[in-house]
Amino acid sequence: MDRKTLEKAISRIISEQPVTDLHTHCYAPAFGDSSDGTGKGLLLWGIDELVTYHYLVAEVYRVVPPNELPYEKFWAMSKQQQADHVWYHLFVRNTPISEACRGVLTTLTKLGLDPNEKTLEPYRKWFAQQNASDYIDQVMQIANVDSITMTNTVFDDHERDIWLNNQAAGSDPRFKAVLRIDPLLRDWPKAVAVMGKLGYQVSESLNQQTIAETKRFLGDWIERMKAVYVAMSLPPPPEFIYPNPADPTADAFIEKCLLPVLAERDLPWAMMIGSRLRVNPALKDAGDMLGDADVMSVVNLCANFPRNRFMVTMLSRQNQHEFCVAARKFANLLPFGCWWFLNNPSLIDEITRMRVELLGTSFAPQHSDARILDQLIYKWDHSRKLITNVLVDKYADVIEAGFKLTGEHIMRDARLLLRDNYRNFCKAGYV
Ligand code: FIX
Ligand code: ZN
Repeated sequence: MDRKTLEKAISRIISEQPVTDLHTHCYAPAFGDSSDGTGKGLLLWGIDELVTYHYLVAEVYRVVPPNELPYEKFWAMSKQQQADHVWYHLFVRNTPISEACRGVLTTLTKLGLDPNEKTLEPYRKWFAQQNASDYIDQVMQIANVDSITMTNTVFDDHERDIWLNNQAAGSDPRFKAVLRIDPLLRDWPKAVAVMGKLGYQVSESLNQQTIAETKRFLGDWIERMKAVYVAMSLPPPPEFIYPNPADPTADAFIEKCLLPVLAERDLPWAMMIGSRLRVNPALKDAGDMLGDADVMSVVNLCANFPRNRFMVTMLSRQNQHEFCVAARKFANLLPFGCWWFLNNPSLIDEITRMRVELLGTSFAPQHSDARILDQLIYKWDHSRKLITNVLVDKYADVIEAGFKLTGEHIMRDARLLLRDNYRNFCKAGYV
């Protein structure tokens, strides 16, 4: 097979393979949406949300610094005023060449809109004619996403109320739920207070009763959400290491509560490691940073808890090689995604190449982390192209080594990489 034919075959197969998006911040319409006028809808979509994505807020503050536009003034603007500010300064006054800007261009183009408008009005007119649920179908079809995995933050009062009061919360077949529990390791006192408010007999000391009640809390919410996995975003050391002699409560929570509940229910723990939150609090969600994770903490967990499965992504480029080698040692470790600040072409290419060379096809190369529904379109368009580029080179190498590659091989690998490695690792949630 000559290289041109190979490239065409791989590109077609990768674009035609539906992807199961294993980590997003998108929500089903039952959680309310940004067009419903309440200002509390959790499903964000449309041009004003797309253009005020926190990545773009960070970038607009690089060209209009806070001494020109104080943060509090920006946050006091309406969503539309914020979007107009971002559009003018990042897409008109400057060239929209960053990955987050390019993403908006790709999304608009794939929706059949001209991304060269000088104002957002033409886009607002178009989006005003869409409705949330139909638009979800349209976006999933363009992005070729067969299932959207949510991030369901049980410690967020507003979202928890929706789960407790709206039967429809978990019923949209296009979405799967994930129990997200960061405070249980990042802010134990807050987690204890919330569990206590919900009627669980817990205290800050992890005694037998608190262990039992925390396990009951986890079980109840896994059940209520039909969660396909349980997730946490974790800080770099010294805050998160395992074991952590400086924080016996954290170790006890992991060993006596979380991992036993997950093993009983045969669900993975998704650990997203390296997020250093709010280094610039005035930027809100745009104010987070990264730090190197401790890979040996993941090794210790995989080795000490062979009955558990760990889906892991690390935020620092520095961790990626050691992390890949760790995955070679433990079948209960599934590396996934090029997370957040790694979700850029140069790093996706480098990391995906490294993973294929060390892990073959036994990993999940990407998730979108989409916060705004429309982003599924660009995040998957860009990533499919990058995964294709890596596979073209790697398949060309094995052909040169004598392997008789066929279209069936490529289709099997595409299915594993974009869908089945993740679904098979979750098991129960995708039978
Ligand atoms: O912790 C997470 O799930 C992160 O992905 C988010 O907090 C982050 O803001 C994000 O959306 C990155 O892409
Ligand atoms: Zn995320």
